[in-house]
Amino acid sequence: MADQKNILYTHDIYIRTIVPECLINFFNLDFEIVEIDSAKEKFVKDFPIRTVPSIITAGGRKFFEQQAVNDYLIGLSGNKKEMALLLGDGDNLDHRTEITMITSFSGSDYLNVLAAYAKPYLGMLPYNKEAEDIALEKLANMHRFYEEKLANQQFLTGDHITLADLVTATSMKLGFAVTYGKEWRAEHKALSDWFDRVIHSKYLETHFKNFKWTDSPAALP
Ligand SMILES: N[C@@H](CCC(=O)N[C@@H](CS)C(=O)NCC(=O)O)C(=O)O
Repeated sequence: MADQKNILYTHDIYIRTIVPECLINFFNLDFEIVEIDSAKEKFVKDFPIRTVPSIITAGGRKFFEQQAVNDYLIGLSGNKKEMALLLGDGDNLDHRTEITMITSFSGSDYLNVLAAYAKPYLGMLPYNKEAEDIALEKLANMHRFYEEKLANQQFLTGDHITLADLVTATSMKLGFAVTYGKEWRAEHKALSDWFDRVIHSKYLETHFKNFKWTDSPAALP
């Protein structure tokens, strides 16, 4: 049976729900934002795979996976100018593909490695030195990739913000909130300045207006 309202399932501890929530706010889309803890039974019934973000439309269509959800919400806005800015212009295949590539990479591989590194500092995973060293090496490589992109341009795929910037910056939130202290930021100035620009952009400001950077890496609990 069709639902009455468009629903975005979310949870405030999670990262992948930040961009969808911000897009709903930015485009003023008619969605109810539902915390999964307050609607456990319905959420599990609607999405037996149990991951967020996930949406169910008023007409009963169900979509999950951050990439698909973001794409859908931007498309639903009907705002052609913003669609071209955020997702890339259909006539520029290279640019559009680069946006998709970075969006997918940052919302999966990068975030998974960063979460594995940061979670022991939040008491969410047991600490393991060997696993940390592997994660740090992978992260250093990944940060180099982003820094090369930012060497000659303001944002990851050019001189305006795209979905690639929004997803990458939100994925990095865990780092800047927990482990990337002042020293790290001085060594990664371009990346830190870019993060600051993106989180305080018109797209993400609703979520990040009170964002607190960590001064120094969190200690293990
Ligand atoms: N590939 C999915 C991953 C979704 C995912 O793992 N979401 C996390 C929150 S950021 C989640 O729902 N975790 C709960 C769980 O896996 O049970 C995507 O990109 O959306």
